Amino acid sequence: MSEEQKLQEFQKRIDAGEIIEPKDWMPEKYKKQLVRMMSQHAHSEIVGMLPEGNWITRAPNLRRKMALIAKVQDEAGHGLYIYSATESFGVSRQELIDQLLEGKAKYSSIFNYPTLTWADIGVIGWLVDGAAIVNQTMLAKSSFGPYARAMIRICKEENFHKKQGFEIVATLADGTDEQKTMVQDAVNRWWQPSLMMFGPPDNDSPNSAELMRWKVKLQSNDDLRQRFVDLTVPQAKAVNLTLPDPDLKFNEETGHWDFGKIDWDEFWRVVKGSGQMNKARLKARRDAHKNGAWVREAAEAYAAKHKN
Ligand code: FAQ
Repeated sequence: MSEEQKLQEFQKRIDAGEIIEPKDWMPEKYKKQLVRMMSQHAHSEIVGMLPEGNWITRAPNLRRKMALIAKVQDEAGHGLYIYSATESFGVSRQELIDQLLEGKAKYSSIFNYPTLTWADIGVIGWLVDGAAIVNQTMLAKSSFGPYARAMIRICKEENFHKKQGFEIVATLADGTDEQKTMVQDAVNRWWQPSLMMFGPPDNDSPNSAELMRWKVKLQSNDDLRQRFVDLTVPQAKAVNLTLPDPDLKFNEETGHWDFGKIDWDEFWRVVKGSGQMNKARLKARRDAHKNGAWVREAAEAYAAKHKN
């Protein structure tokens, strides 16, 4: 079969809704796109532990501390599932981690913002995990089997994360004036960055057309962003919080919530490394890697000793 015929057969399988497994024939570009996307996703889960990890020692009580430790640990697990799914292409986790530590890899823009107060932890669970669920529920139906299967389990855990975050938000929103002010301030700071998580607008998204043709992505960045806004507006109303957007308005014709302009200049600044926390995040990952060298050496020595 010629390359062209193989490509046509592959597209037929995709169009018929078949799931692609690692040993199946696939175009090099399909593999390349998935390695790009999955490695960025895995890195996001690992770097995503840092903003919340920042509050573990300062959680307001034991119950909150236990839930937060479990959540941060879950994010590490998500990173590992996705690195493993990427290994099914023969790309090692080490290679991907090296790219992250060398500053050559992308991870989600959202994790380059600081967590200034305890309310940020609630708002991350509500908005950031909420946005991740909208995106990942789609990816659970993606055409590449190992990624889709990782997403099913991850989404179950993210749902728990979202609920614990919303509960923190609801508690603060029903608390003292100081607590209400604190949680509203956190919503004001995290709203736009959460919308940016879905990626650039469709007309400025170079990868979308190919990813959608191959059913890696089943919905566009803008469609998912709209779904997130539609789901979140009633949740904000339920806890008497205001989403910081004067243009937010229900559109009777479309049945969706219209929203104001997103600051895409800021998005690209953050993606290119000039966000508030980019340098600190990379430093934290590099330090962790360096400080963990003895664990890797011990594991290797143990494995060598027990080889037979
Ligand atoms: N940040 O052509 P497109 C989580 C890049 S959830 C940074 O539209 P695509 C859970 C993009 O890579 C967060 N870069 O790209 C959690 C591309 O650059 P490249 C992670 C971004 O792939 C919660 C360029 O812009 N989730 O971690 C971003 O079609 C709480 C052009 O963009 C995922 O990664 C961004 N926001 O669509 C953890 C989900 N957006 O590579 C801890 C999987 C775009 O060409 C605590 N990924 N870029 O140089 C996806 O669904 C997609 O890759 C998108 C981007 C939607 C992110």
